[in-house]
Amino acid sequence: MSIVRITYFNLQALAEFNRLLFVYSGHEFEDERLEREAWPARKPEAPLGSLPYIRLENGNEYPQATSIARYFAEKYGLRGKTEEEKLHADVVVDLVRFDIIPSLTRIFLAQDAQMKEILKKEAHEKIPAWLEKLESNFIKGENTVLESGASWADIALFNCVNDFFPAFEIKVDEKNVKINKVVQSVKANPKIAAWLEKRPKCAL
Ligand SMILES: N[C@@H](CCC(=O)N[C@@H](CS)C(=O)NCC(=O)O)C(=O)O
Repeated sequence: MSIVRITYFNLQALAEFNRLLFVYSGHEFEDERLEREAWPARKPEAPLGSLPYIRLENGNEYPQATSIARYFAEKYGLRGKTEEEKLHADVVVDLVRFDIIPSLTRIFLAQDAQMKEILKKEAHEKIPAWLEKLESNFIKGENTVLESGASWADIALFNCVNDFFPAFEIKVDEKNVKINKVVQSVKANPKIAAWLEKRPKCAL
């Protein structure tokens, strides 16, 4: 039986959430990074023709970064202790993965300079408003999203603030004390700190 393999470009972008979850949980994984030129030859064999995708220990392959993360969060006891906590953590993960991050990747992908400026302005207005709501309504632990302790929502939030925000010149306001505590707490985790030191350096 082989170890789990995550295949993506040599970027943090969509797959770093998965890598961080493996690292945080101490789950050994193969970090396969494809160069752009190698992708066309691999694309036909990818389960949805996109990256990232995972090959499980049994050889089965699955795409969709957030679905993969949810599967492993469940396996590692990081989805929340009750059904309602799972809903709560999902709200935060979905906000990060399907609202905040796409508002940034749209800027990255826009071809035209004027469109980039419009999207940048929109993101710089929307993100602080989302973070303020997150701060007031969804951070329930001392330095975790959930009252019961660490969850995949902490990792999603850390990944967004640490890996996406700097590339788009977004800062978390100091008044978002609880969000900053969650981010600092993940960053201080010894396994995460070691990974941040050793992972390949990428622009995004
Ligand atoms: N919803 C998918 C999005 C996958 C996606 O858009 N992947 C891009 C890279 S970030 C890709 O595969 N691009 C190359 C291609 O489509 O051929 C996920 O979250 O995993």
